[in-house]
Formats: sequence, structure tokens, C-alpha cells
Amino acid sequence: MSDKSKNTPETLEKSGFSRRGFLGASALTGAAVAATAFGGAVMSRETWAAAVKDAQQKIHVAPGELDDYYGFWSGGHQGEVRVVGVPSMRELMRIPVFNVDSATGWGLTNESRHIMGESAKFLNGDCHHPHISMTDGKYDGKYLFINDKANSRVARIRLDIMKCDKMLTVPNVQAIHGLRLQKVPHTKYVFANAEFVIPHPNDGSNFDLQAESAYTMFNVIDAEKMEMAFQVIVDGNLDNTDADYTGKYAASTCYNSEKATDLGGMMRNERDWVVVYNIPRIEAAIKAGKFSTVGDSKVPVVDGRAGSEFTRYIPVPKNPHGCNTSSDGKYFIAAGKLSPTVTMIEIAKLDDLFDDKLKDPRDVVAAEPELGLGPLHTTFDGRGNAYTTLFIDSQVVKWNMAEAVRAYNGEKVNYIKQKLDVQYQPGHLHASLTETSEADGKWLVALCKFSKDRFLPTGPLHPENDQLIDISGDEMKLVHDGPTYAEPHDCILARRDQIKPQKIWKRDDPFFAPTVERAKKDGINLETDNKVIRDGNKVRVYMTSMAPTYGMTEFTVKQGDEVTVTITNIDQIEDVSHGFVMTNHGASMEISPQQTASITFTADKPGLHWYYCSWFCHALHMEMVGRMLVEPA
Ligand code: K7E
Ligand code: CUA
Ligand code: CA
Repeated sequence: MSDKSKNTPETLEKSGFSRRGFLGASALTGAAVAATAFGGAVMSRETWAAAVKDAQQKIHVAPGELDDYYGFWSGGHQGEVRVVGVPSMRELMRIPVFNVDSATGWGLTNESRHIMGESAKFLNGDCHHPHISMTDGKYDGKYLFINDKANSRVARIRLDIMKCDKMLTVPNVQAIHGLRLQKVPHTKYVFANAEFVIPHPNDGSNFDLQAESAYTMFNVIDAEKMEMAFQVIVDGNLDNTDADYTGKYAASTCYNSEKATDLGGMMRNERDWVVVYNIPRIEAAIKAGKFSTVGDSKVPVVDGRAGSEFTRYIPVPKNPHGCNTSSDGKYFIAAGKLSPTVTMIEIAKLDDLFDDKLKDPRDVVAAEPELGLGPLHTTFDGRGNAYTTLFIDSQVVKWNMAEAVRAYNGEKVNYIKQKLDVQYQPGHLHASLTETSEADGKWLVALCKFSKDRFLPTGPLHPENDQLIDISGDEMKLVHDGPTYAEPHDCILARRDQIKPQKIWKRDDPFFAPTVERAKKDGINLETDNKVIRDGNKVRVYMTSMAPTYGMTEFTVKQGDEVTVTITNIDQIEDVSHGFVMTNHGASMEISPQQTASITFTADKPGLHWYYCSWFCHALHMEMVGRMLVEPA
């Protein structure tokens, strides 16, 4: 176990290791490895240098070589999803979701606004939990789902094109937070926690949160249709969630069982709870018509509050946070946050709890190991070990689950295997393939909320620090610091063979189907036609693009016209994306090979306006231009 007091940057400095000197000698990881990676003791310069070299080799992906894992990072309140190669930690791509993106035109184009629906009016989002769809408890590489806490949405990303293709606003709730997927037999459902308790109806007639009519709901979404399947009214609030490996149960943590509105109130109870949902029972009730609805929504709602046949409430210590299903399928593990413990809930005992064969819900607790201060989330290596972030201790603790159970049953065993300092204050952590039955125990990412002194200063706003830890051996080894922009809340790693992206678009892709439909009505052949269609004061401009020219280099409209430019990129060559920017009109979009994209703006200024290609496509990319001539009204 490491002794933190020994290996802070300050003590290392005191013992003769200047960070700057060290960085000079060893350019790549330097301080990343220096402080704490290799146990607690202050090491000699030689050992240190050797350790750094070892770490560099582990993560080095040579130029032209490919990473072993795809990582998908939530961009937090920045609103996007980022694709990162692991172990190199190179950022490969960004997928705009709840944000507006000038490079691709996400939030600006008609296709993206169609997908965003009503919620396109929101320019912000706050995504936390990215999760990949599964079949038989393994990633099937089809979709990635992510929540938006800020505007109560759930989005789906198609992993074949790495674009968001569906967005759903969850009705009658506030702040979708915890999100997980059904693992078995396949991802039929997305489980999404709405965090905040609100009055119902929430029309200003009642603000009393202690009233029975004030509640939040557990939300279940049909993953394929991206429509609400049903909602479950619960006691207290909801934080994180996960699903089991039988397809029967999902569980959520609740930190505000008090339904309090202030900090003191939310910490009043010694125990809050984990609520477990019996999915087949809820499905059966809905099928039998035993449900109600809330407000104008048609979504079936069942009442899962205390005493309901649909749920069980398992008391756990205090303000629990993370909820993680162990990759062996045995436990839901709730992290204590304000308690130094995590609670292991034995999934095999839940049948008896629901059948009332167990009288005390605490009878399903298999162990409650003490791990350290501020446990937040847990991940697994497939070898019986769990890894939990300790926010307050700034550590990742590795512990053995079977040994924790033995200790709970009175045996004298030390289930703690190692504590590794991380820099600093980790929230989530994620081991490779950990949410599946194939957890492979190779890499672990600790998503640290503070970076403090780890990087060149960037003003009052610091980057966060996603650290890569090698967990393939007996000992965890920190091998890489990964500065990231606000706020990679969570990430997920899949083997590269599990994700199969297309190289160019297919012409019949549903992503731009509404635009193709529109063109058809206008009698346009998108692959060949360059035409202007006038429809009252609406003007639709259709053109092709092929490096380095647009199919149309000049078109004329009248001042005040609503202009829709639709471009079909007929290039078939991989990686030749074009763009379209109409200067001084706030219009910008990406058009990748074989894609059709469209954008609408008002031609409100008379005169000549250049448009140009914004994605570098050719030696004559600068010359890929055209002009819109606007005649005065
Ligand atoms: Cu996944 Cu912060 Cu949204 Cu934990 S939550 S850290
Ligand atoms: Cu087309 Cu640059
Ligand atoms: Ca509480």
C-alpha cells in the first residue's frame, strides 16, 4: 500500500528530484509517472528513469500504428462525445451531440436539427454516461447512448457513422443523470435516472417537495425506437444506475432519501438506499393495462414507491453514488460517498427479496468493505478484483471481491490489494470491457476532476486529468496523464474489433433521408442536378460537390428569401470531406464522401456573398468557392 505522505511532488522535489530537470531528461511522461506510480517509496533516479521508460513503451503506439481500444469519452457540460484511442490516449474524433459544432454544422444543419427535434432550441447540454449497446452481455458495437442532465435528454450515437442519430427528451422529469443499458439478452432498454424530485403537476400550483405528489421517476426507453417504454415513480431521488446479467433487474442509488432541499437535509439520514426494479413484473403490469399516465404524456407510468411489487429498497450508507454491476454478474456495488464503504448487493438473492422470502432487505448485502474516503465508482478486471475511486483520498483502491465477502463473514483477510495515488480527486474510473462479461483487465482510466500542477498553467480554468493505468499485472501502474477539456465525466472502452465504422456514407443512409425526401418532391436527382427551386420566398439550392469544385458556383436570390442549400458530395474517395460556409450568414457544414447535407439561412443582406469549402480537400481547396447574388427587395 502506498503512503501518500511520502510521494507528493513536494517531497520528491525535496529529495533531489527536480521535476523540470526530469522532464528535460525524459520528454514524454515525466511528471506523470514521477510522483506516485510505482508504490510509495521515493525511488532513485535510475529506478525512476527505468520506470518511465517502461511506461512509455506500454502506451507507445508508433506513428502509423493503431490503438487496441476505442474509448468514448463524455464531454460533460461541453456537450459532445470524444473518441479516444487507448492506450495512446490520442483524441481521434469528436461527436457533437448536445452542443453546437461549427466544423460539422451539428445544431445548424437541417439534418441535425431534425434529429434534435424540439430540443434543437437548446444550445447546451451536460452529458455524463456513455454506454455501448450489448448482446448477450458483450458490446455489439451498434450504438452508444448518452444522457443530458442539463435538458433531460437521452441521445443515441450510431457507431457505424459516429454521429448522433436520435435524441429524446424524457417527459415530466428533470435532469437525466445515471444511464445504463440492458445487457442481456440484448439492449432492448435504456435505463435512465431522473435525478431531481419535482411537484406533479409542475405548473406552479404546488412547490412542496414533501407532498406525495412530488416525486421523480426511473425512465425506461426503447433502445431501437428511441421512444419512452415506461416510467417508474420512486421514493427519494435517483443518482446512478446499472443493470444485471440476467435481464431481470436494474438498480439505482438514491442520495436524497430525505427529499431535502438543502445540504444538511440531504445528509440527515445515516442510510439512504439502492432501489432495485423488477423489469418483468413492470412489463407484465403494463401489458395487463395496470398503469397510469402523468400530465399530457401517454407514457405508461407505474408507482414503484415503498410497498410496491415492482421495487425493493435496500438501505445502504450514506449518500451513495456509483452503482456498478460486477463483470462476473454477481453484485450491484453501491459506492458510499459519505461513508468509506461500498455495499455489495448479491443479485442471486434478489428473487427471494421480491418473493418476500427475505424479510430484511439488508439480507441481500453480501459485504460492505471499507475502502477509504469518498468512494465514488467501481470497475472490474475480470479476475475477481474491483477498483474503486476514492475522491477525498485521491486514490484508486484495488480490492478483491471474494475476500471482501469472507471478511464480512468474520474471517480475518485483507481484501485491499493496493492503493494508487492519482492526480487528483477522481470521479469515474473505467477498466477495459468492464461492463461486459469479457472484462479483460488490461487498462484502467481514472477520470480526475483536478489537475492542479500536472500541466503547463492555462489560467484560472485548469484541464482535467484522465490518467491511464496499466492493470494487467499484480500491481496497478500509472502510465499516462491525459489533460482534457471540461468535463470528461465518464468513458467507456471497447476492443477495436468490436466497432466497425463505415469508410464513406451510403447513399440510402437514414441520417439524411428527410433531405433526400425533400429533393425527391422537388424532382431533383441529388447526385447529378445543380438547380435552384423557388417556392414563394423559400429558395432551395441543390448542388453537388467534387474536389475542388461545387456543382454550382453562382446562384441568385432575392433579399429576404429563406435559402436552403443542399449539397451532395459525389466524391467516393475516403477522407475527401468538403464543407460549405456562406460568409457572414452563420452557415457552416460538413459534407463527407457520398453524404447529403443541407442548411437554411435568410438572405437578409443584398449584394454578393462568397461561399467556400471549409474542409481541406484538395490542393485547390482555397479555390473551391462560389457566390450568392442577393438582389435588393
Ligand atoms: Cu457519473 Cu458525477 Cu454524473 Cu459520478 S456521476 S463522478
Ligand atoms: Cu472542398 Cu475543401
Ligand atoms: Ca442522504
